[in-house]
Amino acid sequence: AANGHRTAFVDNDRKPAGHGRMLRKEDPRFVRGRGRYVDDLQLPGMLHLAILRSPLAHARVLSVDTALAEAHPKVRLVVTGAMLAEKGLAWMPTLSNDVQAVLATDKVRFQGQEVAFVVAEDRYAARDALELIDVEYEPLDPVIDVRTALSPEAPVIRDDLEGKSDNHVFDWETGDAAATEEVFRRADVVVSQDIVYPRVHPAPMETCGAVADYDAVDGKLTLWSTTQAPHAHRTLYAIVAGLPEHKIRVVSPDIGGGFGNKVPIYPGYVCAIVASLLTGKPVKWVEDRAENLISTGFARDYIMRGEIAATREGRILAVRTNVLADHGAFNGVAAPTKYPAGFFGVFTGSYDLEAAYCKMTAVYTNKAPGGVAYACSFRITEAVYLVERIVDCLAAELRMDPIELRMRNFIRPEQFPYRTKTGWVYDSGNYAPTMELAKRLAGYDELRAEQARRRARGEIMGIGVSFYTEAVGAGPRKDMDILGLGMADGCELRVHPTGKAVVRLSVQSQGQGHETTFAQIVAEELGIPPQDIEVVHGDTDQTPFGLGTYGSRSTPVSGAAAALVARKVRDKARLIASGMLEVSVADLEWEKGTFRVAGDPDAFVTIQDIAMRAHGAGDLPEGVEGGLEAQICYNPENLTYPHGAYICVVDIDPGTAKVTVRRFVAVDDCGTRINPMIIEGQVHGGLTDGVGMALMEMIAFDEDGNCLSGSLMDYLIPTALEVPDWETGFTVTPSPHHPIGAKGVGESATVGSPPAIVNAVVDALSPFGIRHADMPLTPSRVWEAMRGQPVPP
Ligand code: PCD
Repeated sequence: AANGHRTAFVDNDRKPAGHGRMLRKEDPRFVRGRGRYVDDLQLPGMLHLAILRSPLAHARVLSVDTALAEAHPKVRLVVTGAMLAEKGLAWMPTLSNDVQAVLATDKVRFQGQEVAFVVAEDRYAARDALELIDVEYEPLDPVIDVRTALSPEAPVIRDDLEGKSDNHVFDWETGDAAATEEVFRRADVVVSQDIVYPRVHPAPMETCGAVADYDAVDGKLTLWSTTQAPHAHRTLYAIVAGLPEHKIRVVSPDIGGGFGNKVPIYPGYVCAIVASLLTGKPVKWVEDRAENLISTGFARDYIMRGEIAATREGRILAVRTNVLADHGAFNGVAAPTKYPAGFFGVFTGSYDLEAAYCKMTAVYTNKAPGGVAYACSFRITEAVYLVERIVDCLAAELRMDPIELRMRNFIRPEQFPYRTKTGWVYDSGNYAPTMELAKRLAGYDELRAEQARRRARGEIMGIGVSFYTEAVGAGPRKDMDILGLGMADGCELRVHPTGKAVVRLSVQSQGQGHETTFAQIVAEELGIPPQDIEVVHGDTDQTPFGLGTYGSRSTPVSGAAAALVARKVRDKARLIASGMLEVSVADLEWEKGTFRVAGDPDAFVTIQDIAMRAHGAGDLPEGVEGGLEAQICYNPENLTYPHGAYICVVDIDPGTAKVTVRRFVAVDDCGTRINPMIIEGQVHGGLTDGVGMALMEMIAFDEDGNCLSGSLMDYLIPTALEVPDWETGFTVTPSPHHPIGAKGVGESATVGSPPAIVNAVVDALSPFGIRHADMPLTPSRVWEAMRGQPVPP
């Protein structure tokens, strides 16, 4: 298929209207450079904002002298934390009920924290004037190591919180500790392993930014911003700034990648709003690469101890884990309120267990806040990594093939809906065929034979397997909310008189192709060609309320809403058709785009005819209003649980310890597939992400809390050169509760690939006696692992 990527199974369902491999409607704009991003916006009289950031990780702010900066001829405004405090705006709520400083007042708590901002006539002057601000700091001991953050000697980072006397954020547990202990006690085999998921960063191509424009005459604030959740952000601004909600319009224009990085509200957005309120002018703030890497939402940073209990024959009985979670200086995690550790509870994976237990402690450190779901439905990436790594450790212990061990323990198809030992109800799944397909596509047995031949020649080759189950599509509103906002999505559909349609969504695309796939969903239901359906999204004045795009929730939640709203329109169309054809509703048959009278092939009306009648002259059936439109708010019954099987082949250079991913086979199951081409693109992107995390990426700090990964020279992200031609395949296990059976897929490959790659590297190194090595598996780490180990036979 495209880009030289081999596709094992090509859907040949190129239907004129509906699901299928359709080119993206948004691409003519993107490939011509006509995308319109926040930084493309130029408004008359617009001013530019730049932020002064702390060079220290932990220090008291003694004074901030802005006189020289204010004297700069092009500077219009300089604002400090003290000034914000006077207006009650120095602190803002985070998405997890903590507070975060907009500008520091008392202390700085991480390197890169916002201390003051300058608004000037151009971007350069604003940046220059930052250097004229004189801040006096009193350095404090930084808390960098999460393992010592709770020791009684550790300085208290969050002394702004009343009564806070340590760096503890929360304790959380799930599963049954006693039952798990009992299973571990009687198990033949117990394996445990310390596993670190290092701090990484979503690093979208476009950094974060905003243009705020407050119109003092009509009292309306318009904020163009890089947000994955425009409606949720608007409500929070209304609460923080005390502005009425209908006087705030949040627009999320084209977004150059989100990956979870654009879910939180950052101080920069609030600063831009304040600046526009104070100057009466539009104000633009766009961060640079270093600011994005140093100060915005990171991901992972979990130190985990994994334990697995099994019988000698390889029956897995229980999994147990203890996690120390680094949340940085402010708890900026974006997760549903009830789930402080996100959906980490799915760490039981794809296996039918007798017991499971997890205990987690989260702490503050002097590092950037976050813990965002970076291509990860709320910590599922960490959960899948833990279980897939520990299962491989067990396979090594039992000297059993890793595929064989997994196959023996899969939840069986007849067990769905399956309630896990931590209380998650997996909607559907059929795991063995997915694993079998991956095995066949990879030529697994031949690969093992090849590995034996190569080992005999002293070459270092590894084969790694992983199998994931994700939980995506948050969520039923009874269980899930963000800061009290229920996670249900509105959707509106309007069919114009000539049969063209516009569908309005609350979710927001950041490159996923929603303008195409949501048109396809409606097209499939109504028989209107997708080209005739306009998708409107990313503007709170134009779209119904909903919680936004993250955790692969758009298809599971808004996708369901789009299908159901189209069915509502179809129901109304049926009534109108019965009037037009002068038959009862029961005599009508629907066939994509057309209502026919049963048994009379010549009597039919198309959806376009019906649309015209709905708006035209002439009577409509009794009780039917004019127009052809509907709206809905969809509250999902459950999450959807996609799954997949991955096989990775690596070669390690014995001289340099450099890992090369030679082959990667990914078989994903996201239920009904709306657009196979887009799905493949999502999978290719996620697999590339996985190579980055497994082999290259880490946000590192020195002992003073200096971030060592503030540029793309230091924070390595993969390109086409570091990845193989992806080999993809799929199986289809529809979701029983989703109206079209679709599950999310956007994050699947990012979740499933790191364990496959690490398992492959560890498999390659097993002749050296190695059972585990932590990501990122850079040449130096692999070299260290190999060094001093006995040379393989
Ligand atoms: N699909 C289909 N079918 C199915 C599913 C799906 O077709 N079954 C498709 C859809 O429709 C879209 C896509 O695919 O278009 C995706 O989807 P989903 O899964 O639903 O998801 P969404 O929600 O839409 O999205 C989200 C995701 C996430 S979450 C992330 S990270 C990432 C992904 O997405 N990001 C991104 N991917 C991507 N891509 C791009 N290009 N960019 C970006 O940024 Mo988070 O939580 O935020 O962390």
